[in-house]
Amino acid sequence: MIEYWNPLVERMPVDELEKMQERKLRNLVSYVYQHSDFYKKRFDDAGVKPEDIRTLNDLRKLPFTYKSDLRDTYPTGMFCVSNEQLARFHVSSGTTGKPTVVGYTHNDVKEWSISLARALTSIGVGRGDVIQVSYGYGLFTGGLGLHYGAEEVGSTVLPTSSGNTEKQLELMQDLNSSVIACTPSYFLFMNEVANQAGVSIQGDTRLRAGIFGAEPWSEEMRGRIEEATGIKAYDVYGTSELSGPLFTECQYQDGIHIWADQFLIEVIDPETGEQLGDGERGELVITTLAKEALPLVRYRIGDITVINKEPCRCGRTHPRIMRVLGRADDMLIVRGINVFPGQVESVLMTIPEVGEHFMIIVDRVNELDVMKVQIEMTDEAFSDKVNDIITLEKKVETSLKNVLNIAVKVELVEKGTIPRSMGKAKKVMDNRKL
Ligand code: DLL
Repeated sequence: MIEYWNPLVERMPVDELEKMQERKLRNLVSYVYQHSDFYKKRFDDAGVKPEDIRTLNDLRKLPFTYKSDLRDTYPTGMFCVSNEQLARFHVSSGTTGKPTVVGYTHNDVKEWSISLARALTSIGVGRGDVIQVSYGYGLFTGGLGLHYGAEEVGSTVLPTSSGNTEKQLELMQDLNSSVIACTPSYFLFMNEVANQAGVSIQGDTRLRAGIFGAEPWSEEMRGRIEEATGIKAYDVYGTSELSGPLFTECQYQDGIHIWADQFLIEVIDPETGEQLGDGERGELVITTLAKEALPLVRYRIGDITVINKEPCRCGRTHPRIMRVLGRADDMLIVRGINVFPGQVESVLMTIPEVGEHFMIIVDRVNELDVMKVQIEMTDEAFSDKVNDIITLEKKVETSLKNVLNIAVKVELVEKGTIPRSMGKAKKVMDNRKL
């Protein structure tokens, strides 16, 4: 049986859902125009008035909002409410310049929890589950986000946060965690630590599902995780600017449902800014329809994905986004060819001898880009014979070349050489930017 958190909303006919979105969009544009000097100026500069926005088709008349706008108005210049109305801040560190501050009213925190409650229900997680939340708690949105969502559906939360892996594994066994929420990288590390200690996730714990996200990961990696640990691995997506983790796949594991009564999604051509059709790959743009403290109009997240509006077998009518390839600025351009780290992962994970940890290193040698991938072998495939190593390196090089269309140097490294991550893994070292 398929369970819903809010069947009326989750199965609402698409035309009704779109009418609701139109109404909420009209409210949003007047709200931000009245409450945010930033948006008033942005709309005035673009020559748009709130009354110009009547239907979803008018969306394209609205100017975009960028991550840089949040930085430029640091810390709270884009907020639509006064500080006394805020229930919480989260802060995303960012790699360059000032961090981004996001704020929530009590209602925003509630809407965030509802979004996750629907998502958790859609993967069959609820009362009776012990959810071990191993995303970081604190300024990062992962820990507290999943925590509130898990409480909303009536699960028991084990708030381990990230790190202290041996202890995590002990508690997982002693308190019967049935669900884990962390980055896929951290779960791989946890499994490795478990194996070293002679603990099998499949045999010695009650874990049955993982809620993995906050970083790109591939379908092939899902296969590896599910096979190695016997759990179901679900993709969870969100960004701090939109609140934090918000959406997951449903039990059919075929795209992430975006709650259309709360968020309006578009995919655009990153170069021209033009809207693309369903099924076309481009940059995700999201407009928030229910946020009070920090509503965002046509926010360019930068993630590359595809929208799928086909009906889903689960009966939910809300659109899906297909596996997120990462941000446009995660894309490497090597000798003029675009490469997403996720594509490299997809290829590597189809080769049984290759382990789950890898590092992409890009250098410029004599004015030419050179891409190298360091990989570790699986324990089963491990060999210290030079010939075996060279054969495997060549095999991986050929597979990568076939898919990426560029020559890649593959280097097998000793197990444990690639840094393990307890949060978002760093899988690329681009020395050209140094
Ligand atoms: O990573 C929120 C989150 C926490 C999502 C826990 C899921 C689980 P930020 O730190 O602002 O927020 O980073 C957001 O991470 O724009 C994507 O580039 C990437 N990302 C998040 N989830 C996925 C995913 C959190 N499932 C940025 N697949 C986003 C691919 C993801 N990329």
